[in-house]
Amino acid sequence: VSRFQIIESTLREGEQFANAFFDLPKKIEIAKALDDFGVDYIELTSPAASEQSRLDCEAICKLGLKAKILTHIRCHMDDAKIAVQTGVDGVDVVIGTSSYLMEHSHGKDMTYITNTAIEVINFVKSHNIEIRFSSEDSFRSNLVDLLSIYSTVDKIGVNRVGIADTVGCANPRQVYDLIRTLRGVVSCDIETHFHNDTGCAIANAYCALEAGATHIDTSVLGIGERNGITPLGGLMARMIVADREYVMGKYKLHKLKAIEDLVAEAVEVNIPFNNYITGFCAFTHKAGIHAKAILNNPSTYEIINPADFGMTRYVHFASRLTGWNAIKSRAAQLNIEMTDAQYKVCTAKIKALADIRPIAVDDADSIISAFYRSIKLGKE
Ligand code: HCA
Ligand code: CU
Repeated sequence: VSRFQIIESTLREGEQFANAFFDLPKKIEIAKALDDFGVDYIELTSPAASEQSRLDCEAICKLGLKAKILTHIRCHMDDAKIAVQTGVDGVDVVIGTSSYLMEHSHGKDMTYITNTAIEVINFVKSHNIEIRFSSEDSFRSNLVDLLSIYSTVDKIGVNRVGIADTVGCANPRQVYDLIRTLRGVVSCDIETHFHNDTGCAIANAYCALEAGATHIDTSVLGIGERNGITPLGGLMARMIVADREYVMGKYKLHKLKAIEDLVAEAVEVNIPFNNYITGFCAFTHKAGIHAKAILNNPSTYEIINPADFGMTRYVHFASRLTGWNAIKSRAAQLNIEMTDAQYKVCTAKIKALADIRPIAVDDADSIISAFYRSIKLGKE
């Protein structure tokens, strides 16, 4: 699982998030930030969605970013004709193949879908830009149908086929099995797209890569339809543990926080407290046992080095769970030095107060300072 590419869909899937409204200046700001971060592709809303969506797509194509620009369309010639005129580097085509969508959404059968796919793919290819063909709701589609259409489009020569867990129903093992099977059928790249309804979006992306997928769709903070898709930051967390050198070499990880802040502000949400990497407590260590070990060697209780992302760890000391090593470390920050025996007595005082009520950093600091003054007075 070392090589993988990111198709960053904040400006497509992310625009489908309940709170999202991006005007062109905001889209440009986000696109530039993602480009600077180093994502491989930036996917944009279909130019067929609205007049302004088309203008925005054209404007972003003209920015001259390093990332390739994609737009995302229905498998339909009307959309394809508009898409190839925008200046994009590639088109992501999608059509629903599950019985749910065939019956209740577009009402087309597999023969019709296959014929339309062939027409759209050949048309996009004739414009010398990349083409990806994907099925929507892949995990509730008939496997024989899926493999047959993917094999057909692979022979025509698409750049990628896509698997999408549109409803977030798939689990990691199902993902592994489907991608592994598909890997044996097509020779092109395999893109994957995972919704997070049951909390599997990152694990599914990882399993897809293990099984031979090459591209992962993400959005900043995971924003998208319903509760969204694989988050960019969470995927980085997963992948840096798998292959630090590749991830560090390819992406400017210290820019992650700023991109998340930018998008969070644009869609008016807070960064979740427990967010991967950037959540306020993502690198906070609290229990005395943890604090002691972390102060000795951070690898004891940290699988990710916060510094890789420009973040810092925090040893929590103002609580009933604290220990004297954490208090000693805090005292050092306050330029206070005592004996180990004295730190232990001081720590007992802090824990006693914290057993009665929640205490703030100031409370713990006051106890440390007061205790230090009293022992100095006692000595003098
Ligand atoms: C949707 C479409 C999609 C497409 C994914 C893809 C999905 O909004 O329903 O093109 O791979 O989740 O199926 O986002
Ligand atoms: Cu989606």
